[in-house]
Amino acid sequence: MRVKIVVAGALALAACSRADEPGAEEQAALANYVPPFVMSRLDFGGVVERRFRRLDVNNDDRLTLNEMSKRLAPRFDEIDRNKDGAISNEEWSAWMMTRFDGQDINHDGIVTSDERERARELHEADLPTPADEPANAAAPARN
Ligand SMILES: [Ca+2]
Ligand SMILES: [Ca+2]
Repeated sequence: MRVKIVVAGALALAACSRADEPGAEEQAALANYVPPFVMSRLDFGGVVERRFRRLDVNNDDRLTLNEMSKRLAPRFDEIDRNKDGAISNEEWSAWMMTRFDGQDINHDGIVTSDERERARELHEADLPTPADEPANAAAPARN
């Protein structure tokens, strides 16, 4: 009996709050909405280049360990293929494209959210997404 009352009360409360805040549910749905991720190898090349520029704080065309993000720092030695203590644009692109290809499970040159998810399950990946790279990152800072 008590259980029934509690359930009825919860339902009434839910109905009530829904009435108080119309659209709250839709707002929550929007907030949790993740657009399907589709990126071509070509687009990814642009993301890779922009990311390199953004990471290269002192603009010397090399990424040093202190310019790496926390997520990338543990990979530094792996990316720095010739072990000269700096990551060149070439080394960066090679590594990033290898990661892209690793996620492109069906090798059609496009990584979809589905492939990304599956690749993530296989190995922890940190491929940058368009969300990581604001659209205005490519635009000049000022004109
Ligand atoms: Ca640098
Ligand atoms: Ca190097």
